[in-house]
Amino acid sequence: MRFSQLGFVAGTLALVAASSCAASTDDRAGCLSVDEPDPDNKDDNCDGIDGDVSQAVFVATIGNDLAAGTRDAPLRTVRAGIEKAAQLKLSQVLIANGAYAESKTLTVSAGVGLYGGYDAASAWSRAATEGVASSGTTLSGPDVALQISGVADPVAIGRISLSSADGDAAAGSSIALRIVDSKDVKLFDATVIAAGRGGSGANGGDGEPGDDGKPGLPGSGGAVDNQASPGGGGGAGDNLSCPDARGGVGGKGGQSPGFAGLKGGDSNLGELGGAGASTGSCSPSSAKSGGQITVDADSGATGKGAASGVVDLKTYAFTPADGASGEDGKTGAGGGGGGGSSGQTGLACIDGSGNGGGGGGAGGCGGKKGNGGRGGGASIAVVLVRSGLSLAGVQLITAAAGSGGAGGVGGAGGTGGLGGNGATTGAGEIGNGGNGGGGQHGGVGGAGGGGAGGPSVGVWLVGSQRPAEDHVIYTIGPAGRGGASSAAGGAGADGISKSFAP
Ligand SMILES: [Ca+2]
Ligand SMILES: [Ca+2]
Ligand SMILES: [Ca+2]
Repeated sequence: MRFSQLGFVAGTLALVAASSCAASTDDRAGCLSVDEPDPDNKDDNCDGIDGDVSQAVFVATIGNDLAAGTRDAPLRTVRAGIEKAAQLKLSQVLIANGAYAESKTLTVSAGVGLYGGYDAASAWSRAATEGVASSGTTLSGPDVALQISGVADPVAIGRISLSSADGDAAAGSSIALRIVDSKDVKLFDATVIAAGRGGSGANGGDGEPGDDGKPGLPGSGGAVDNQASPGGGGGAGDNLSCPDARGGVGGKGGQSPGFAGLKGGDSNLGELGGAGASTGSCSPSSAKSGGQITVDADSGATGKGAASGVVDLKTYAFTPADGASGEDGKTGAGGGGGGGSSGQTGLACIDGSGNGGGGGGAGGCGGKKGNGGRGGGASIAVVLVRSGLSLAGVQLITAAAGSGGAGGVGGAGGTGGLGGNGATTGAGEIGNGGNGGGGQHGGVGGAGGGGAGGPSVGVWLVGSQRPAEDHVIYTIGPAGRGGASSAAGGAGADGISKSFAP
């Protein structure tokens, strides 16, 4: 890619190496004591290259990390070049054209310049860069490719194309260059800083459905001509997963009167069944059925969608923003037990004992919550933490950020168990037992919120001023989309796509 295709024309004048130093070996009056590699390839100190041979470590793809690091015996890796420069207190790492890949983050912790674009096979000369947007020296690293950390002295990167690997699939982020607590960092001279893609956040898991309540048991029959044999109340339905949903026990039949059924479980919402009343006239008196709540128990609250992730202030890694999980649905109330009938009593009949009421069904358990979706990872060219940075003739490129994961769907509420029937033995003489009430259905689990979409950002500023800029092109990728939610208001926010953030 050429700058001119992007409407950009480099404002530098290219000169052939060494040509700026017109002096012969007999006349060094025009020579300076220092020579930094520069856009014009000027050999300011007349030592034959753009750069300072006495201050330089040399790196080439034909090199060897066990070599001396000189022009004739270059090192192989940029890492070895940086380490050797620090060890020998040299200020320049001169890197020949070619592709250099590092599997671990490269770290610069002392003042040094990394300069690419050299032709090792041609006496370490450099080609003109006028109108050229990138270097023949490419340096690729992991998801944080290069870190400059705690350096008070100047650090320079010139004519290098640096790129970081894509963030991993699990919402990983890609940061090409991270600068922390370093006062004076300069990127210049057809340098390209390119971040890879941010990984997408995983969807939140769906909630499990609530367990169904068991039915109440039927009441036992009474005796039409025997006062001493009342029918027992039916047992309550239960729900082992949510004991509060237990139904009420049915009431026992009586001689005069019967017994009321019990309330359902600990929730005490299902009304008890009334006992059959005494009449004293040989006529039967049936009991009332237990209560049942016919609307479902309350649903769990929806988890909130995530707003946006941030660069963590301790680790300087990007932390995706995850959606909140929903809440479990509420437990259904147990049905009330049916009442026992009154039996039979009177002067003109043989007394009997009443029928038992049916047990209440257990309520359904609430559906389990849906979990929040994970936030998407970021694509950031430069994270700048409490540092000073200048950019001249630089392209910052970011890729697509990761999308947020969808929130999980809440589980369905469990079905309430049916009430047991009251006994009807000899009902013309001793009355019906009341039926048990059915259990209430459990509430639906709350949906999880969606994760936030990741950001695609040129320079993420943390306690830093915006960099000084001269001929800088930002090519910023698309932001990640926020994760969806099955409930209104639960979607995660879309990420941002900006040259600067936050
Ligand atoms: Ca120079
Ligand atoms: Ca020189
Ligand atoms: Ca009788």
